[in-house]
Amino acid sequence: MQLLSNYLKHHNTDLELVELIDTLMIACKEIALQLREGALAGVLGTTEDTNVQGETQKKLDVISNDVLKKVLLDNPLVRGIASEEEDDPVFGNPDGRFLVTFDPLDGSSNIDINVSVGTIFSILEAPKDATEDSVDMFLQSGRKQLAAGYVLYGPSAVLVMSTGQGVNMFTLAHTGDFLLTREQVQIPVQTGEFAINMSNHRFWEEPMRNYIDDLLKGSDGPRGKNYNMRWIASMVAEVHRVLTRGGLFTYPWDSRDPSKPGKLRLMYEGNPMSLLIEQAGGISSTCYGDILDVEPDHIHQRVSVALGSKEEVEALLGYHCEC
Ligand code: P6P
Repeated sequence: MQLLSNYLKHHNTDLELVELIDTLMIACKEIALQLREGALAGVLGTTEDTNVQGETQKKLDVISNDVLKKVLLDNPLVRGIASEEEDDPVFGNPDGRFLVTFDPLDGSSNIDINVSVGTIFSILEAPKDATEDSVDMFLQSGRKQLAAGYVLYGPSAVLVMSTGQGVNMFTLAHTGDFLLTREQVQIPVQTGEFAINMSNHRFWEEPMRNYIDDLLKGSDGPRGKNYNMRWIASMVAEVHRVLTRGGLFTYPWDSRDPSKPGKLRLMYEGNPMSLLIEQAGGISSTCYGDILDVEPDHIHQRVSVALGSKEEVEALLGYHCEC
């Protein structure tokens, strides 16, 4: 089995990018250890604080964020980081080459019930002409990502990532090494499985309601087959299922807060996951265009997400187009 860094080097990955990914994995291994300890380490439960998203922070949200922030900013390759748990970006070496955005512990509402969570990351090039620390340098579309991925802390810890040359999976061994366990992942173009939070049905746009209602009609409906449904409330676990066996995952816009385009965050959830999905032959859309084409204007900007098996996402988009 090939080691992560050997695999990346063998496939001509930029050596500084390899070093940065290795650094990221040092942090993720520490997070995996803290999660494994759970109640034994007194790290479950919530803090008294809320983050910029207005969400109550779990102890492990803060721990994971601090581990990633310290490990990354100690590396001179890192110009700056932006985190779901930080109001503003934090800057490191002014001559650093890379920007890293991350959701340190996605799905953390699942921690206390011992269900899978994950770290999502996205790597961008710092603009060479940037003379001062500014959030603007992060505001690049998802097409500009040099690399993106996640570490899913499940029954096993699995790194799934892409540098633009396909999607590969690496499993954390007891030795502390990430070993290649699946290469050039391709999502099945058809599926019989969808994931959405059905409790929001009455708040969706009509096209989304019509599409989901047609899925529920099964073989008697226009989709002509029966579907199964999943909802884990952890995007990393949902996307991992889609990459592994196909499916459709969507968290669409809803009218509970019409000013927000969606619940999920573009820079450290939508964009990294969309790179993986597209690299694996799927589609990742706002329902009206590719997520990777969205031009960000805020570091914590939200986005509507519908991603997964190509033919199923195309069917969903058919309900949304004016055609
Ligand atoms: P809901 C987790 O908080 C998250 O950001 C995603 O990981 C997940 O898919 C979604 O929100 C769950 O949202 O409304 O079902 O709790």
